Amino acid sequence: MSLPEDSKQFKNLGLNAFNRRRLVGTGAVLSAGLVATTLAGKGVFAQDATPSADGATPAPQSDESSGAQFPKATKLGNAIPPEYTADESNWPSEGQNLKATRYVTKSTISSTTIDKLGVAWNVPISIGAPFGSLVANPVIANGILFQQDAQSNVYALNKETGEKVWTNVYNDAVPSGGPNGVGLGYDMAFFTLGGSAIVVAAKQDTGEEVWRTNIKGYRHEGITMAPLVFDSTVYVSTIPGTPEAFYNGGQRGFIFALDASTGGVLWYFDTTTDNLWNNARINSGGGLWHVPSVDDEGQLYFGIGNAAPYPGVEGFPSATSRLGDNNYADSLLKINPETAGLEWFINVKPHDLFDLDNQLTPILASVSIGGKDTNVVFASGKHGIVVAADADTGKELWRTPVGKHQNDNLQELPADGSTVEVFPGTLGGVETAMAFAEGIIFAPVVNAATAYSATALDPTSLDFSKGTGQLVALEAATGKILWDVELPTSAYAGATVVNDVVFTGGLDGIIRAFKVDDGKVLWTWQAPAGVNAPLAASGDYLYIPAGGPFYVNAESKDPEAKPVTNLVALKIGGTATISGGSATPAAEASPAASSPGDSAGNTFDVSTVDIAFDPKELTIPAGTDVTIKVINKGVLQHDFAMDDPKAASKLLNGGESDSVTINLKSGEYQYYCSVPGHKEAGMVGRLIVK
Ligand SMILES: [Cu+2]
Repeated sequence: MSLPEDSKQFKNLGLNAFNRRRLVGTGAVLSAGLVATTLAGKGVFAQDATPSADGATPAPQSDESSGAQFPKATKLGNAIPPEYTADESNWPSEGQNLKATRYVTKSTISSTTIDKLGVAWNVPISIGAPFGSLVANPVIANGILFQQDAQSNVYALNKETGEKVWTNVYNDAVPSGGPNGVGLGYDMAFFTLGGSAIVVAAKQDTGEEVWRTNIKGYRHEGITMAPLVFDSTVYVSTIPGTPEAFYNGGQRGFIFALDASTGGVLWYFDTTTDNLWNNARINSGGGLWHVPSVDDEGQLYFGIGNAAPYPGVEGFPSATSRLGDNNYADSLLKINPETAGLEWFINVKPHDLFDLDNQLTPILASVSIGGKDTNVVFASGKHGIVVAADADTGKELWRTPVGKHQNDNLQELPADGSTVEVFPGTLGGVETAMAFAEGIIFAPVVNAATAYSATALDPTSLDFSKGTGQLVALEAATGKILWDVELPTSAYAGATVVNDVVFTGGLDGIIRAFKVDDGKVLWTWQAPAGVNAPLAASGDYLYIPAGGPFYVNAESKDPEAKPVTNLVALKIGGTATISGGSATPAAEASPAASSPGDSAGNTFDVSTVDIAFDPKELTIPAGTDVTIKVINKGVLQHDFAMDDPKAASKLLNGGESDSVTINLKSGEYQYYCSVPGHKEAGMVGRLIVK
């Protein structure tokens, strides 16, 4: 993993604010399977991080685990890291606090001041990734804001000025393009290099690495979440895939508890059962996409991802390779860290055919139910159902579907190859974080359909431009919907509550603020790109990672706007304007772009946009050389690829172009984008040759 100064990826970071980029200590010398772990005063040890291939579960990995003793974390201080208690304007982890309410009151932002929010600073960050540059929640402590991008690079910025404190460049692709992110505790920043399944601890003030641990599993499971640190322990999970191999048979998610001092493995927990539901050659699933939450007793709550294949494969239509409930996919889990044992679980969507994860961080709150203060845990995810359970007993209290539901309870799909349209689709439901404040749960919803046959997902049914959204407020005690506002865009920016205001955002880049009690619109602000990462608030500031695909609509400020991906800080009284940095590097002259003379009459333009081809159907002549000129008009990286016959353009950054010459017999062919996740998100086209 070396990073030549002139590499393409490196140049396209587009970090105008940073002129010196630092290679991180061990980053350039990391060798596969062997991770050197260092800690000042503790000496150096190495561990074989790739388990041997002849067992069913990873061997416990710890520097001191040779004895029978259950390893304990080295105490670094109080169970609750000081970042959570020292300063109430900190935002130390994805959920803001250990109960993941995403609700802050020590802020000057409220319904009476919101009109004074304006730009304080911005930092352009543009990297190539399937779903945009910025997919992680910013986190904040000790005056520093930490942001990870979707290539695992980490930026530490002065939270008031945006000036660089340090940057660690990794350029490690993340499974499914994120979410990832940073977790803070005990003066360290914890994050992951997702595709490599490496967990990193670095010093908050300098970025200097303290340790690395590789938790990659036997079947090459990667990481796509932010770590959470509590009680001197780092919690992180694998998911069933890497950027190269996603939901392959046998891949499963394991939760790991690591010693925050050393990175040594304290325990792990398989989030699947019965060796992948009795068919580990075909099935895969489980794992975390978001941090766990922690209650006052130090008990842990986890939201678990989906089971696969969805909806089935040849020979096993309608998920018949995985009969039964498929625990603990799509489930809410309570785990006791003392025993690493399961206290209780609720499988929200047993034997789910449609990729309907229960992936969000469970929210914890004390709620008066029938006059009795009850510890309640709230869960949701892509299944589009908000569930409340008694946190002590695991008894389900209520469940309320939000957004559009259609065919999502089917257990059998048509055998004749025809498709059914399912809501929520694989890009829909409650995709991003909920929030809790003053007895109300806020759920951001995406309404987007996916069409399925018994053995396949129809990628042409997926289209980001067609998604719509809702923000739904539910009474925490009963699940009753208090208010429900419709949005013209897919709401992928989570919910964030600051005093009496709840914020969300989406792919139109518009940040919308609503009054907590009645859903009245208070304020909107046009970000310079689509927003598919959650916001953070601290003191006078609201932080907006705007790095996603961008779709204008009737409410957009400028229908002609070109997206420029930026981390933006708004501030009460801010008067700056978004400055500098184009997210899409100026079009470079591509040597292949000038068509050779002999095919001048046979050149066809195909544009790539986020995330589709234009046109989606192209007719070309048979039996002659045809040049396809591919022009990337989007923010994300794309290419033009065909499998039969094999053909591919180079990987194009925004603004770049390339040409592919093909000579085909009459017939129908498919072209697609080979960036992981894009074909699955509908980036396919039909080539008619005649
Ligand atoms: Cu693409």
